[in-house]
Amino acid sequence: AEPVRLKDYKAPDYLIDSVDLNVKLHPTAARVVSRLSIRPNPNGRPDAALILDGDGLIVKSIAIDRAAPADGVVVVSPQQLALANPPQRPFTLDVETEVNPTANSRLMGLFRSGSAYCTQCEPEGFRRITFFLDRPDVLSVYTVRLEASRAEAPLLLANGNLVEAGELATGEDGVARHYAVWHDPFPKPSYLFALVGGDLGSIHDAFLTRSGRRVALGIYVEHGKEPLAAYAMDSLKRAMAWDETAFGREYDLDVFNIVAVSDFNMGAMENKGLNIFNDKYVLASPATATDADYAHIEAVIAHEYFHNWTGNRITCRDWFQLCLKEGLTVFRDHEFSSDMRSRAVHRIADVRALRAAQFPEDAGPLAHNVRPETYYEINNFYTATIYEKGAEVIRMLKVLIGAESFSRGMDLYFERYDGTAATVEDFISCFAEASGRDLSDFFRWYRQSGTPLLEAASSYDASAGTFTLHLEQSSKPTPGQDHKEPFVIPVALGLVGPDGDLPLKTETDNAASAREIESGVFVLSTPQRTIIFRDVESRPALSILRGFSAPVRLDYAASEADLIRLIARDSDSFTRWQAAQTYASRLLTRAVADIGAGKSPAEDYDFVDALASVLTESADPAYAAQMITLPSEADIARDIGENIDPDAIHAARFGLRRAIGKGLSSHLHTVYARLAPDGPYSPDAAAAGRRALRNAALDLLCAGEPEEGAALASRQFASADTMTDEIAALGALAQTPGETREAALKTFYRRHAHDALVVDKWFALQAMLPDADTLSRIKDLTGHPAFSFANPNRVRSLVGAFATGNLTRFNAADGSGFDFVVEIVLCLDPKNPQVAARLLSAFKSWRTLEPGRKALAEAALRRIAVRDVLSADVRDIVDRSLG
Ligand code: B3K
Ligand code: ZN
Repeated sequence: AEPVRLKDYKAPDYLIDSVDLNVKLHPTAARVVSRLSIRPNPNGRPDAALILDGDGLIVKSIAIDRAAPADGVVVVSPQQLALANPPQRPFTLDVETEVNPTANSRLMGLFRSGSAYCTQCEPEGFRRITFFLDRPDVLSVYTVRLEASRAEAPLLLANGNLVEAGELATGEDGVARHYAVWHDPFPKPSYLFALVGGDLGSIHDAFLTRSGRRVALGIYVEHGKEPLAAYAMDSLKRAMAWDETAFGREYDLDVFNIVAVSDFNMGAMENKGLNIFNDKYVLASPATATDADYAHIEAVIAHEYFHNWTGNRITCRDWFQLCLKEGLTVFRDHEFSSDMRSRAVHRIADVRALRAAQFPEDAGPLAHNVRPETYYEINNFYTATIYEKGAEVIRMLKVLIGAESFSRGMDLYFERYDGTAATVEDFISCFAEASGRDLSDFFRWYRQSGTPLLEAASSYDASAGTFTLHLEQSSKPTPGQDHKEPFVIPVALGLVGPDGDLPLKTETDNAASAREIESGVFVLSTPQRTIIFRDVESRPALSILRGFSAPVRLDYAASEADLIRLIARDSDSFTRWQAAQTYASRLLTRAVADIGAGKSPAEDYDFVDALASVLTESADPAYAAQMITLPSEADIARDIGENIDPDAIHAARFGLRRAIGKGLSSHLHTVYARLAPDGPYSPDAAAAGRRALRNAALDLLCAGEPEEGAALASRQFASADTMTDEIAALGALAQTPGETREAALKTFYRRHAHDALVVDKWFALQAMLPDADTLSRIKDLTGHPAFSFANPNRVRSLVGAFATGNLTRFNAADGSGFDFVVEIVLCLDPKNPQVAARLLSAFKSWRTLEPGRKALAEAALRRIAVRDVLSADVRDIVDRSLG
């Protein structure tokens, strides 16, 4: 197959001004009558053929301008409807098709979740409902009439506002039917279409926009789960208010509905006025959702809501521009969460996530640009690079041009491109105009993949009182890109003396450059540059990449004494945390080498002492929890970079946790006792932070003093009244194989067997156990009554957690982990290729493994590659992974 290429983009030859759909819901034979008002695009090619996309559609009837077309005028197949010589004037095309929602296991198009009907159209699902120009630059006004059995689907929703609803005469089958008509006045691309039919419970509220319009809000969930949607509703109202003050964006329809379903390929979908959610991002109660779940719900509700402006009002010209809506909307939801919670802690969590998911993607065979230039399967481009790195690039842009210019650029973007399908160039041009700066070099962040390496070296001259900093950037080749131009990297930095930040004074005659450096943000846009700071009285500690000002890897050989000073004194909360991580990473890397050489790793008391002061001095528990949480095994693997032995990494990390747990025992006990739950539950960041620190302390205590730790964990497990504390206690107990662990796992299941989302946590926890028998446990669990390969959440909890969260067992030395995941991918692929392909992308770092494991991973991938029949999704991932 040939890839789709950005450079081949052509405007559509025809436009579709309006779409009238009449959908009769039926479990196995839903009927869709569509009437399209089509006209030639003045910017298209005259007399071009009109080819509408379809996917597996059964055609029942066709009419052009309400009349049956002559033979041969329309050529149809399940995948396409073609008019070789369409009228060169406005005309209507009526097509009736039939689809089977119950048989739709791909969960794209019209499908069922439980007994409810729902849709997912982004990116190319609308063609599985009816024939259409299923591309984001064709914007139409939709009117949707839904008809269904009143008993089966008393609720009928679609985009926009409700215009009419009523009963229908009972048919010959004796089924009482009803209908509803929805109209969405805002022209939109087909990927934003949605409908829902079913028997659901709901909660309702209202939001008054700043111009005084009342918006009716509804959240629809399974009957009985209504109270669990309260936090989602609260998050929605806060998101609506925030977008008005932070970005000046007001909601535009009379209703905003959210529907939660349990079978969903991703997190949620921003359909205009009718968001459809994975119920995991809607339902929460203290006893069933962790603090992390609450934070995710808040973020995802906000993210989908924010799409109303960044994605829906201004959409993408083509799928290469995906980051235009996704990177920007992630940037917006990060800002929202930072305002709702602790900005410092949030930044750390976002960077941890970026490094965990995006850095390995950018360093391996699946690396691609934030704005890709080719694709075989667009579904595989909903990646951490498009989303998270896309957001980082916008954050950098803001650092570079300043908050004011940034805000003017956003306003310009909304004003100029509202109602259009735009490009990344359109977006960036607004900031160039608002800031008066040339951003063409900055645009390389969109055109070049790979994480740049920023190397810093420094020297101090005591007699001259100067501190010299040399910065150098370099980028390794990535697939299809051997040579890179330098990136424009904003490097926020400071110099830290024994008592804190020093004023920055530079040695340069260039006033502009002096101002830039003294502002604390230095822009490296060339391969290398040197800065000399003057009036520096004693050797300072360099605090570099403050706030993680650019998505780069940093290599700077700070002395351990400097790291300790930064941990204690750095005014920037991010680099203060980073100093602790860097210190830990250094100890861990050394320990891995020692273990590899058959030696036992040396202990380091300075690091443990530094953490002790964090525990005694830190005023913010959430921040302290981040400080004492070591880099993950995957973080360590990335720092080492090649010839990875996951067992040595696991042993090294365990050893350091044990050393900290022992060394800080009394501090940890104090923290654990001091932060015991008191007063009523609150999901807010302060209360969550206390739980986070207490549970981080418990985790270390269990590593340092297994028996005492287990006793604390058992007590907590028995008495916990929040899921956060309950699952943390279970996780702590699960560190030690044996009867106590198995009994606790059984108890947990018994307590929560009726709640699929909580059972998912139980699956995931077991999937991530480092024990040798984990794989056989997982294989048994695939036969558990609560498990189903048809439900994406279940598959992700068990198999996904194993493949992405269990470094040692997925990469087991005998290849059994690889073989298992390959087997699951092959069995899922015919049913749900998107989920299968996502699972397969867990192999993205296979080339960094030591030779034995590497060979086994490659052999496993090749077993997929040689198959004749694979989905486009899995074919694309496997070929690129091996490429
Ligand atoms: N836009 C959707 C993602 C659609 C994914 C299709 N494979 C959710 C979001 O990013 O908000
Ligand atoms: Zn999104």
